[in-house]
Amino acid sequence: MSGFAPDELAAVVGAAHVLTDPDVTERYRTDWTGRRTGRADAVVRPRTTDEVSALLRCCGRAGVAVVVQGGNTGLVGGSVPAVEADGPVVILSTERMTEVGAVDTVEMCVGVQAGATVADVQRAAAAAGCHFGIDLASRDSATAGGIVATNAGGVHVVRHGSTRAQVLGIEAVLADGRVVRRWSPLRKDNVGYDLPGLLAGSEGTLAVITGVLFALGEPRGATAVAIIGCDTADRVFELVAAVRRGGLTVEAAELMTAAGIDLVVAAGARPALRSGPRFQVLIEASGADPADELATVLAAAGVDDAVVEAGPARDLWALRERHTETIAASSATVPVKLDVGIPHRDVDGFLAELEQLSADVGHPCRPVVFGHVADGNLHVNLLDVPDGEQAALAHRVLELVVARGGSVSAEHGIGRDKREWLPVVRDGADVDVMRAIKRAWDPAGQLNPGVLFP
Ligand code: 2HG
Ligand code: ZN
Repeated sequence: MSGFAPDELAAVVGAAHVLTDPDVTERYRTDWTGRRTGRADAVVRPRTTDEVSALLRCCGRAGVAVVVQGGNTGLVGGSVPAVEADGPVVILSTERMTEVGAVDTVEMCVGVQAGATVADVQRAAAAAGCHFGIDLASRDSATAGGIVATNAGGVHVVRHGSTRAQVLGIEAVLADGRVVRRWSPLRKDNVGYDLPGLLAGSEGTLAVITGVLFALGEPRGATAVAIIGCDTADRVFELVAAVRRGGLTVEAAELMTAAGIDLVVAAGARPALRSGPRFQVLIEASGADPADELATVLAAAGVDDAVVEAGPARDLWALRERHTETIAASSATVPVKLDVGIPHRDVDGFLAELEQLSADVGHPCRPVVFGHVADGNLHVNLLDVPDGEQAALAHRVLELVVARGGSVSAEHGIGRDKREWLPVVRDGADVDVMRAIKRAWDPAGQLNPGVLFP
């Protein structure tokens, strides 16, 4: 085969699973934001690891680039092809690889295919009396392979760590079709390099993840959720520390601002507080009698503007979880979305600079910031920014982040959007090692070209 040959791909997965009609492939070629629609010759939908292996061998022989796609909920353009791609490209969708294995309640783990959704994994874990440590608003679409490939975080990183920390084993297909499989429930296994850990966060550039063995935890105890009005981020950090000192376990701590709350309330969410403080922080905590304990801790800390409800308190969570979609629907242009990490001591300073920048920039720019504040992870959304101004504005915001020793990507990855930042925030030797790793796994540069590296 030379170049793109749909018949060879169809021989592997069946003709029904090689989609070439541009109208049909559009939803796979377009990212969640709708900002970019890339070019691809086909979307292929394998069912098994063997099929992925055969597909990669075909594509390798023919020089066809492969863009791996899970739930396509990424926000940095990492799971869609480039708009300007000149060579042949296929999107390999894992949407048919949805098997969830039996939960092992002795070893406390579950093996799933890459296309199983986060919600599938959560349900399987809960049905077996276990708990999966990852949760995020896109749980019904985001997939196991996708959250590993991006090392996704979500709302419980403060408690359980990011996705990498939940990965016990992995099955992945190399660009040449060989399969790397580390699939042991052992918590301790110091034999050589941590390849599953390396694939976590590799953004589809090293191998195609086909299966994941996730660690599970004990079921959570009772939870309570508070929404608390605050004027500074420093105060938020004080309160999180107070909740911990009070003997509760912090399961989540999410910052919202008045601007974001106003949007989601206007879109129908039930407001939690009567006043309109600058920040509202959602703290979820577990403990023996968490609602009472949380109320006591907050009162002792001098909080007079808060509601506390027994978990799961879905209405309170809805205020936070409706942010992304409401922002998308409320902005005159596709919002600028920047996922940044800021040291705790710098959060107030950074937010003040961001407000100043948005006011001074000389074109429409409505900032809405929210995020996983206990991780120092802020989602900076800038609404109504004219298309021609977006790149320059994003650059200026990320400069503020870097000046404060922050991260230009706390949990969403680099994708296509932030690749010019890689050599800015990682030094020369570091980038050289990353490039050498890329060459070792994918010598022809066939997997997700244009993602991660400038
Ligand atoms: C979240 O925390 C996601 O809800 C999306 O990471 C963040 O929309 C965003 O900016
Ligand atoms: Zn997030």
